[in-house]
Amino acid sequence: MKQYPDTPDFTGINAPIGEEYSLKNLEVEGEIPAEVRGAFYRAVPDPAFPPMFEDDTALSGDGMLSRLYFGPDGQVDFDIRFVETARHQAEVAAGKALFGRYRNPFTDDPSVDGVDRTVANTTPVWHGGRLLMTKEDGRAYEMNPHTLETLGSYDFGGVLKSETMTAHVRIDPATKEMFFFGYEADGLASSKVAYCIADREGTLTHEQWFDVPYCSMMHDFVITENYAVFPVYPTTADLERLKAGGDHWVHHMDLESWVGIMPRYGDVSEMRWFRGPKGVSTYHMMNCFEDEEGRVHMDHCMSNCNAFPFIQRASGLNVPPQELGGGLIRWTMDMTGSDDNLTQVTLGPPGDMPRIADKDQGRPYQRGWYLSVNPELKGPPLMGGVVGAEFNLLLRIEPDNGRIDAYAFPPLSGIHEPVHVPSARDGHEGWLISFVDMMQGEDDLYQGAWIFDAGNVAAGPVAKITIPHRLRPQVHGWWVPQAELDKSVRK
Ligand code: V55
Ligand code: FE
Repeated sequence: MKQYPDTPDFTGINAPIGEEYSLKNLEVEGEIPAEVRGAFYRAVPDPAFPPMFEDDTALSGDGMLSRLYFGPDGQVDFDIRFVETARHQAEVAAGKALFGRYRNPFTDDPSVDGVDRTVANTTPVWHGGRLLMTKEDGRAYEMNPHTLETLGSYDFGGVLKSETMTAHVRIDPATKEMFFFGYEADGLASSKVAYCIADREGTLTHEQWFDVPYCSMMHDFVITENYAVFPVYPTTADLERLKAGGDHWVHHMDLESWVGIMPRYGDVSEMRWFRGPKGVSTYHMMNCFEDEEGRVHMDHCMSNCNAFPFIQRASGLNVPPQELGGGLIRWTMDMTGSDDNLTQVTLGPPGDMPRIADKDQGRPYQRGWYLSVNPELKGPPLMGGVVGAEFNLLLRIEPDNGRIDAYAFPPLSGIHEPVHVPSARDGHEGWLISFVDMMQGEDDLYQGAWIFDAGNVAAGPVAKITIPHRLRPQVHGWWVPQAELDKSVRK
C-alpha cells in the first residue's frame, strides 16, 4: 500500500505520527507532588510505513518508547523514539512494509524470511536495573533507559530458551523476583508455555515448559505468595489457518476457559487445572491472592467475548463494546478441594487497564484502579485506541466491599492506563499519572499527562502537564523512580 488505510486503526487519534522528538521543560498547571520524581515509560505503537494489508490492526504498529521524565527540580521533559527492532530496520532499509498480517509470517515479503518480526510495542518493563520493551509474540528488546536507544534483542544473556516473552510480568514485592511466561514458546500455534523466574538482579534462574489445554492468547497472568496462576481464554491459533494466510486468532464462544495453578517454585507437573465459563475473554488481571482457607482469588477485567474488533471479525462475531458485558470479576479456586470448579462474583463494572500498588502484588489488597466507560456520558466517546473507543472514567475500587470512586471525563475525551507512584507518607495512597486526550473544539485536540491523588481520584487532577505535540494512543506504561534509574546497569 502507498497510503495508510482509511480505517479506525489508522485515522483520527490513531493516525500514524512516526516522528522521534524531544520536548523540554513542559508547561505545568498545578503542583507536581515532590514524590513524583523519575520516569514514566510508555509503549506506543506507530506504524512507520503503510501496512501490506488494508485490514491491518493497530496492534502491529512499530513499537515506540516514550518517556515522561520528572527531573529533580520538578522540570518535566518528554522524549519518544522507535524501538530499532530487526523488523523496523528491514522496513526502513526497504522504505516500505515487508511484514504482513498480525502474527502471520506466511504473509510476509520473502525477503524477510526468518527475520524477527516482533514490534516490541506493548509494555516497557523495568527489572534488575534494565529496561525492556516487550510484546507477547517474541522476545523483548533491551533499551537504554537514559537515551532511549535500542540495545538489541534480549535473551537474558543467552539463557532464555523460549522464543517469546509476555508483555505482562509480575514482580514479587518482597523478593523482587520477576515472574513471567512465554506462550507459543517453540513456535506458531504451539501449546507450549515457558514459565520463568528471574532473580532480583535479572538473572534467569528458572525456566520450565508446560502444555496448555489449547493454544490460547495468554496476554497476562498472576502470582500469589505461593502460586503461579495461568488463565487461558478461548481465543485460539491454528497452524494450518496461518499457512493459508489467515488470521492468527479466532475466538470461540463455545469453548471453555481454564485456570492453571502451580506452586510458584514448584514443578510444572504440579499444575492443577480449574474449568471456567465458555466464551469469556480477559486481557488483564488486576491482582490475585490467597486467603487463610487455602483459596486463590483472581480479580480480572473480563468480558463475555474477545473485545478486539479484528479478532471478532476473524471469528464471525460482532459484539460492540457496550454489549461486551463482564466486569471486574473475581474467580475463586479452592486449592484444598479436589474438583476443578471455580466460583465467580462481580466486584465492579466492565473496564480494563487495571493498576495496583507494586507492594500489593500477589497479596490481599484494599484498593485498585482501572478504566471504564461512563454510562452517563452526555455525548459521544472519543474514537481511537486499539479497541475502538477510548475509556473515559477513572475508577478507584475497594475490592473487599465494592466501594467505587470515579473521575469522569467529558464527551470526546479519553484516558490511558495510569502508572502508580507510591507515597512515603503514612496512610497516603500515592499518585496516579495518566495521559489524556480531549477534543476541545472541532479540530482542537488537547493532550497531556494528569496527576491524581490515588486516594481521591474524584477530586480531579492535582497537576496537568501539557504535551504540545500530537500523541498516538499508548498501550502500557511503567513507573521507574529516580532511585531505581540511578541503579541502572546501562549508563
Ligand atoms: C494486546 C496488545 C498487543 C497485542 C496483543 O492489549 C494484545 C492487548 C499492542 O499489542 O499484540
Ligand atoms: Fe496488555
